[in-house]
Amino acid sequence: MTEKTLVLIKPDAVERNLIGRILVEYERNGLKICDMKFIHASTELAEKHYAEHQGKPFFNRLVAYLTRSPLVALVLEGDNAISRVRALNGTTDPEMSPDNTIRALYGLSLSENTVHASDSKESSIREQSIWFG
Ligand code: FUP
Repeated sequence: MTEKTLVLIKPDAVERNLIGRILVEYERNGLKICDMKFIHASTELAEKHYAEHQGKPFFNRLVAYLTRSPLVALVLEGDNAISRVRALNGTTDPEMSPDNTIRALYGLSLSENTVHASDSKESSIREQSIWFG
């Protein structure tokens, strides 16, 4: 089943010149880039994106991190793209992430974990509309 999923290459990755290396991981796994933009997210955009975490102790730090420097937002398309991209990214905490996942390779910490990907069809639709209108 062909799906689309929303990915963010987050500020810690852009700051460390990792955009190319991360895109290679998706492309060589057969995922197609259908949309992409370089953007310095506003607080409003970051809060909308992480609305499900509003009120949690790490929320303000999360928003400050996502807005501190530019990121890359992209839409990837492919067979079962939502679960495949989540698997390529790895677990939320890079230290627990399986070998060769993007977060294991490049993630710095639980809060600066390099990439985001939608976790369901519903969030994919919601997040595509947040970042690409
Ligand atoms: P994920 O779907 O893997 O991006 O993870 P979550 O939606 O659970 O969390 C969103 C972001 O919040 C993560 F990328 C990292 C951050 N986070 C923290 O900083 N501390 C926590 O305890 C949990 C998540």
